[in-house]
Amino acid sequence: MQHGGIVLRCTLRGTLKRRHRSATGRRLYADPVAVGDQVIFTQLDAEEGVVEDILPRETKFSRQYAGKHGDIEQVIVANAHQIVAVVATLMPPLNFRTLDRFLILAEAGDMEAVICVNKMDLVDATQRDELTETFTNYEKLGYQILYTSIHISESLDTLQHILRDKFSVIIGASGVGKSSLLNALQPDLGLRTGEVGIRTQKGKHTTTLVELFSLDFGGEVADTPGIREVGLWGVNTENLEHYFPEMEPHLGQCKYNDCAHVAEPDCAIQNAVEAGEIHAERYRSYVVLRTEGTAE
Ligand SMILES: Nc1nc2c(ncn2[C@@H]2O[C@H](COP(=O)(O)OP(=O)(O)OP(=O)(O)O)[C@@H](O)[C@H]2O)c(=O)[nH]1
Ligand SMILES: [Mg+2]
Ligand SMILES: [Zn+2]
Repeated sequence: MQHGGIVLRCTLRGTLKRRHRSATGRRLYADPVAVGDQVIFTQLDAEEGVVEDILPRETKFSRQYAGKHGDIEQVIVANAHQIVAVVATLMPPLNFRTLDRFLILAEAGDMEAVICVNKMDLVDATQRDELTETFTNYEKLGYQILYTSIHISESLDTLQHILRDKFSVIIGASGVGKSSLLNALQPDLGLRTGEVGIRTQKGKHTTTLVELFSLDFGGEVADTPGIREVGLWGVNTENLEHYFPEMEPHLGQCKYNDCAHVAEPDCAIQNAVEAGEIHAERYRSYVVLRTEGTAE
């Protein structure tokens, strides 16, 4: 736990641990405290203390976590203002399903989301145009898109601007360059980074813990490990359409009141996809999440 400039090693008061269990003793959270939590504590000596209570969280970025006795909530970061969802142009290949999961989780946790398309140095001009074209769809939904490369320093200016004086969480698959981007903005962070396998096109899960850093130019940022399985937490998949802003204007116009917008006849959402009013890739994310729940 950090207090001013002091870092204390803390244990949790027993009452606090018990409060995070159900009446039957089942764990409700992967961990009662999360990075970013504000706590009430008692200092025991120069190095140690006890966390007495956790203050209510203003926002949270959570995922569903497979506990021993069923799914529980894992709060990855509490109280952040925004998430920066990082994808790479290549190495690893761009995955819109994962991106959409992150955007839904940000929405569910009351956080702003910015999309950062990294490794722009790996694509040529034609591919760059195709990418910007693809992402205009997200821009229309109100998301700001940043195009970055750790090898093009001007490309990092906007990222710095976005992070300044805010508390942000950097998320994205392993190997997209989350830690590298932070190192590029602030070299003394010295975060460990890892190569992406040429054959596997996968990152090596170099960052293993969620860690919080203060930025010299103002603000705080949490670097996170590339999450392999982003199970949706706090999202009722029956109401999944409410997490897709582009579906909102078409809701309530389907033949069936309880339409899942997957295979039903006379469905306003499916019609809007065919008419090009809802992007086909986004609709595919919807169908995957709606029909398979949290698994992909
Ligand atoms: N060409 C290119 N490579 C990059 C860029 N950003 C990062 N990399 C490389 O991508 C690899 C993975 O970078 P990391 O920063 O470790 O990725 P990460 O997202 O933190 O990965 P995890 O910690 O495993 O989740 C490293 O070899 C980086 O040098 C970029 O803009 N362009
Ligand atoms: Mg990392
Ligand atoms: Zn429908």
